[in-house]
Amino acid sequence: MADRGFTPTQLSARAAYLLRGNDLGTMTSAAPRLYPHMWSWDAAFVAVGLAPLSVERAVVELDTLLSAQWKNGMIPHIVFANGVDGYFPGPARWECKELAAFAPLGPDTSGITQPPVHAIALQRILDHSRRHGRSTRAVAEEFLDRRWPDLVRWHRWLAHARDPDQNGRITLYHGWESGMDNSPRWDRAYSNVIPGDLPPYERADTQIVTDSSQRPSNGEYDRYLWLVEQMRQVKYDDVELATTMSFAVEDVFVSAIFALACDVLADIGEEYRQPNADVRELHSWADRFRKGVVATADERSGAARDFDLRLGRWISTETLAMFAPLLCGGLPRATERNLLKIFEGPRFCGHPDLRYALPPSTSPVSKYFRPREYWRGPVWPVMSWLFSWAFARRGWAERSLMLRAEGLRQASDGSFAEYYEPFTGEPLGSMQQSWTAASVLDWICA
Ligand code: 9WN
Repeated sequence: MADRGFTPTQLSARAAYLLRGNDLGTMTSAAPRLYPHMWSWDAAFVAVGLAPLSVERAVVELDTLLSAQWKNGMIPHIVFANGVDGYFPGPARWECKELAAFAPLGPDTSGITQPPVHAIALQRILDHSRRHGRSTRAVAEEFLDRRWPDLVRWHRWLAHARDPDQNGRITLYHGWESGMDNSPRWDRAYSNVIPGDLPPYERADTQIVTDSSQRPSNGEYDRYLWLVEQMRQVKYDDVELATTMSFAVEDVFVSAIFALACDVLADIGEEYRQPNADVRELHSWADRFRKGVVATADERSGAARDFDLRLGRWISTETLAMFAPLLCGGLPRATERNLLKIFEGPRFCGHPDLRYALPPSTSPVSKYFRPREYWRGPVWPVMSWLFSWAFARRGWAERSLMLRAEGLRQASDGSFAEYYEPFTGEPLGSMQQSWTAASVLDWICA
């Protein structure tokens, strides 16, 4: 049955209005109250949504993010808006400028990273620019020429600092780096993180989302903050992190995104005549990481796994992460078909009680599933967008359109929520989340 709600035309107008409302000038806050700063992967998705509205404004978004890039190549997970309070941990807790040799001199940033989806944004910007006149195209191409070396440096940092053994998987030292902070994927690894002498702190998030069942617990927050302490102790040094952090996991989902982003950037490089040596390097990383992802997959089902470097064990969970190979490809055909069947079947999108046929962050049949709790169950619209975009790229038009149609049905409530309860469709977390609006805009305006 069709949901009564906003029509696509009304929705896109509201999404555009929302992004303008969240615009702080040269950056868009991830959400107006809960996240009043710029987040790395949010900024990329936001740029995807800004591109059909204004290529110029989308370029500014990525420019702001890249201006905060660390000297070692890392794009930090948060770029703090000047003089804006209200989020914890803020710059005073991270103290990157004071401690980290590679932190930028200008903007305040956090000291960790997030998934590398930025090449996707660049591609969408270039696509949209081609629909415009010469001056808009020139803005996009000038941006590409100017920032190409920075984007390659970003990918090189990931391929080197975060895959020191060159096994084609990205190592993370904090659950926040995965973007799926409290996913059951990390439960076991976090049980190894024993907070020591933690300086006192007060959470800001639970003042805004007052229903605590929608956010990570206090115990989880203690561990998040303890990892920040451990990083501060080694001054965010890449080499020392590898040996000292009590949390170290190879993230298969981030690795698949990286393989895909290397493909996308290499394609752009070829088309826009960027240096051959860079394009070759990007292809070789794409290859290495695709193999790294496929190597984690179950032979029959194709389900991918993370790896806990501290415990030396594979992490198998029924979460979005198991579908990593669908993003980057590389599985044998029959195995890939099996994995698609799981994605579309009753353990995920085809679960009979779902309000919309969209992938929940954790399978409703998993014993770890919690329908309201953040990355432990709810449907995240931006993840539905990522799969729909990736499926289109892989040539699965029908599957992609199905996710788009269901995603728009879910979004027709007009709340642009951060995540949704899978069975009731209740909007949860932050309302007016920028990347939710951006996903809707791309779905409607692509
Ligand atoms: C910590 C901004 C970010 C997203 C993450 C999401 C959430 C932050 C938080 O919000 O994380 O980075 O404070 O909970 O998990 O994916 O980028 O939208």
